[in-house]
Amino acid sequence: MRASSADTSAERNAFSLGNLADAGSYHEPLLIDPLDNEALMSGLQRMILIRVVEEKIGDMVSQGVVKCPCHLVIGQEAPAVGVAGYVRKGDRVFGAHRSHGHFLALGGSPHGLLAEVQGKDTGVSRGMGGSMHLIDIPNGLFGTVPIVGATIPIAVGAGIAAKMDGNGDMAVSFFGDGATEEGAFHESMNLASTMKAPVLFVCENNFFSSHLHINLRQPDSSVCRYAEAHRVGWARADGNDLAAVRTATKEAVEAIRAGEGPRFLELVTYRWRGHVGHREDEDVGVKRKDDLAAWKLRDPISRLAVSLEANGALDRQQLKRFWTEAHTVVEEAWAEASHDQYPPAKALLSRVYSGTMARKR
Ligand SMILES: Cc1ncc(C[n+]2csc(CCOP(=O)(O)OP(=O)(O)O)c2C)c(N)n1
Ligand SMILES: [Mg+2]
Repeated sequence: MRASSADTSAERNAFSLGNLADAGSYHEPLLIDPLDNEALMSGLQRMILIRVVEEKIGDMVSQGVVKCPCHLVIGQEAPAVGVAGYVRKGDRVFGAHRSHGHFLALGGSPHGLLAEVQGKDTGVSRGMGGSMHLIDIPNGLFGTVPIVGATIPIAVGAGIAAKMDGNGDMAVSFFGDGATEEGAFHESMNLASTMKAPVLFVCENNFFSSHLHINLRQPDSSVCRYAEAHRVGWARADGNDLAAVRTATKEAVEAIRAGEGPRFLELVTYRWRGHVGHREDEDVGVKRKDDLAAWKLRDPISRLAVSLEANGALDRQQLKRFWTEAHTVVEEAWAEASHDQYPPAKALLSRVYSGTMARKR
């Protein structure tokens, strides 16, 4: 409720990203609770794996070997890994077009992903989906869909189902700042709030929807105000700080599992590659005009590594080993996937469509 004009301006400030939007800020070591060292070390390894997988896919896109459109998540590894740390068996997670990181953070197989982007029979979607249609139900990933905002209402339905099951499970919906401009997002937040559905809405605000900066699309750069409008508890964190993402997620997930209804996280981050494809210098054919070099200094991986080294949890040799191991895993998975078979042509009907046509073949 707004009681006075002073309240109005205070609310405005609350909805500004402040220094989080400034590429020159937040380069100092992270604030780490030593009790979280173990989880942060495994999070670091997972972020390195995601980075190396994505770089491999980027190289293969540039060589024309991977032909499906790929929206790489390099630079944005921390939100996926931080949230995945609080996902448990029984939860139902949904992603969008930029979801390789969500898939891998939840424990998805690098081979399954690398085979899928090559259209191979052994891919997670049996070669029928490509980069933007991933599914891995054993690890809790119920689907990713490239129609912006499309999985948000599905996640709310899954959250309502989880509530009816009564096991304290939740749904997680990952989406970008661009998706908050879709009507389905607001309808979903309204319904989840009204029904107290156990849903964690995770907006990875990387400032861009395709080539358009949020300042050209919305009156404020922070999207938390939408949570306020729908009476959903929210928190905002530096999405390039794994420790901060973990803290915000822990609080939100505890509230959700305690039956308090949905929560909304805005994780401020930045993608290093263009909107789609491997290039750093362009978004869908438009030349990028942004602060990439400055944002690279806020690299979620090197910031965490430096911070863990400073508190004695990590040494140089271990860090080197993490990178070497990730490269070995990825090269082996790539080589195996490259030798795998493509699906038979008839799979185009039996695996993509349902109904009488599919049953006949
Ligand atoms: C309904 C719909 N409109 C437009 C598009 C084209 N499109 C694909 S991704 C994208 C940008 C989405 O931005 P955001 O949600 O912030 O995610 P990000 O790419 O930044 O991760 C757009 C406009 C689409 N796939 N679906
Ligand atoms: Mg975006």
